[in-house]
Amino acid sequence: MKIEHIILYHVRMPLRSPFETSFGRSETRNCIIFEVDAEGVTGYGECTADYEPGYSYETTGTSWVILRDFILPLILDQDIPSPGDLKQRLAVVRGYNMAKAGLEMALWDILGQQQGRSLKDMLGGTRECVDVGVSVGIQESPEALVKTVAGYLEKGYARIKIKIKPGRDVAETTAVRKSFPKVRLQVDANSAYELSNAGALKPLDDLDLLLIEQPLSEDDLWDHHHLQGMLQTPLCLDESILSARHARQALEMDACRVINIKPGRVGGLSEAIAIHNHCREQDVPVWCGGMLETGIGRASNLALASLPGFTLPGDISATDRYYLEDITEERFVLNSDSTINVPTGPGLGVRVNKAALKKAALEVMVAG
Ligand code: OSB
Ligand code: MG
Repeated sequence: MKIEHIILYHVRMPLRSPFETSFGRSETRNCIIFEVDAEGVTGYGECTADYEPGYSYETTGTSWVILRDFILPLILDQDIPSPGDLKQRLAVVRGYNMAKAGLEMALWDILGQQQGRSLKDMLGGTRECVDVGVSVGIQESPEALVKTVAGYLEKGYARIKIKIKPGRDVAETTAVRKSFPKVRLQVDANSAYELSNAGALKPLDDLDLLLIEQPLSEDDLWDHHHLQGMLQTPLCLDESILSARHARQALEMDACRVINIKPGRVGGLSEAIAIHNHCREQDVPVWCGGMLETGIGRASNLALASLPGFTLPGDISATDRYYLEDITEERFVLNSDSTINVPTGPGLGVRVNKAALKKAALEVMVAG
């Protein structure tokens, strides 16, 4: 496909409620939306980098510059045979996985529309709806957390993830477990511990958790290996896994026993599938993580999570868990069995609400 024209929208969306993690608290979510024209078809993609570099060094601001100065000039007016060729084409740009992934998403959307196929079918998805859970931010107190979790259980979410950090971990998780003895529960520390203070997590072993996500630094596979040796509960890596090679190495050294796959973090859907395939061969469970995506990225995550190796519920919640107003016409809703339907239309299978997109845009860049 020949990429003729690209528009980037740096958008800021107000969250329905503030989201607090070990790295900060946000009331809004920034991202970059791609609108890519090729051969008369328009595709959309989403770069999941946020405004602040708390989760990743990559931010909306830095991605914007790298896209403008390096990535877009490499692909404009070029013929890209398939979305999977993008990685090689962009190999001269080190890092910036989220920017690359957003572009790859738009190319899949274009290809799907050209071929009349859904993203799910093109990726090899096998499910019509996928199991999902909700990621609950740090709350004021264990009591407030239990109340918030109760609200999500009432809405029908069957798997709860709670954000933790040092000093806000065991009491909180114990309170949720005591109130809801049967619920599928997991925690996410977003790299807030070091091996020297991670002993604080040991009591979590008695709370029947599905997994403990990213306790230590993103660049610290080896200490995750040591920590996994001290715990019964499977460790799951998020920030540490930026490629299929990282996934293979982390599993080989028993640094984790579960992997959270986010296409943005790993540089795109093709790399996400490579990780899925490797884990499936090794019988390692994976699940689809989330980055508070708009309807565009959410559609992509749902298609990915429909692949057979995604055996744990994803962080893919209903639209109303995140935003009052989204930039897609489609709103995603939770089914009564804690699943969300995978879009079936060509490409991403969502229609962008251009008025809402323009309203949310802080900056627009036109290229080509
Ligand atoms: O670590 O999984 C994470 C959101 C932003 C950045 C990092 C993370 C998250 C979430 C939310 O946990 C998942 C979602 O519902 O999109
Ligand atoms: Mg995480």
